[in-house]
Amino acid sequence: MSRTAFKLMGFLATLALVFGAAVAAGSGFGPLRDDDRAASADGGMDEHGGMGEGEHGAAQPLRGLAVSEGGLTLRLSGRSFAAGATAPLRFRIVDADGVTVRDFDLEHTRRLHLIVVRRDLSGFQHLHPRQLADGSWSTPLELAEPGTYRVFADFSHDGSARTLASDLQADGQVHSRPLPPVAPVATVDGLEVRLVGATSRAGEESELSFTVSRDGRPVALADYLGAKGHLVALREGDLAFLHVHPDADRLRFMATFPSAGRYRLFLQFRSGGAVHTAAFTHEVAG
Ligand SMILES: [Cu+2]
Repeated sequence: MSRTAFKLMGFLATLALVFGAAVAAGSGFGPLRDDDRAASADGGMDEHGGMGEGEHGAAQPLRGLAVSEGGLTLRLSGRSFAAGATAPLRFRIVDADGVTVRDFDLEHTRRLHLIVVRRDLSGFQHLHPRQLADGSWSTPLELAEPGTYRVFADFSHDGSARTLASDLQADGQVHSRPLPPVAPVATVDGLEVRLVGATSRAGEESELSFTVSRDGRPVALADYLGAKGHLVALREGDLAFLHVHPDADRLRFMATFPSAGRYRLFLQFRSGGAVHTAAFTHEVAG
């Protein structure tokens, strides 16, 4: 069996929530780029190298809480930004000897995914930096408002999925927002996105299903890197990182939340030629 087919079967068989293990797939906001289409047409899913290789299960360590893990470190070249201005974010992944890691596991164009969010869980961005010849990564980044932002680099190296995180700063007067209230409906770009019947308990697998409609009518979703959507969940307080992949045919995810409390869910899907991001505050019972 080909490696791709094997991984595809693993993906379909488990559909398990991987606590931060899966590599993100997505292009963030705005119009699609050609490489998105290419990856999608190519099957896309086998780029999620972390899914089928022993990364799933309930007892996964929390991800996205440390700048170093498994001998690898996320090293930012700068962490200070002017709020509201676009500037390059540059970084590299280095090994225990400080040598830049160049070889990442994925076969497709998505070898590293970057999530940026302000500490109050506003201003979510999902970016795909470009790898430069020296192995470092670069992406244009705008931090719209002053504040401290968490940046997550999500990738797979030597068969192990990693989510390393660090902080960025946009200077200025910070106006922190409370987390929006728990609600099953979010509106984005004129689309109504509904989280259907989800009750979640800490440590137990729960189902998160979403529907998308416009003016009361269901909206057709295009595949997005081999699935109907992608979901990132961040825990309120420490921003522990949860990245899941859905059912192949529906916006359905199986998730095991590690603790009681509130989480912010960022659902990304493709419709009408664009990628949309809907955000929900989700309460997990103890
Ligand atoms: Cu991504």
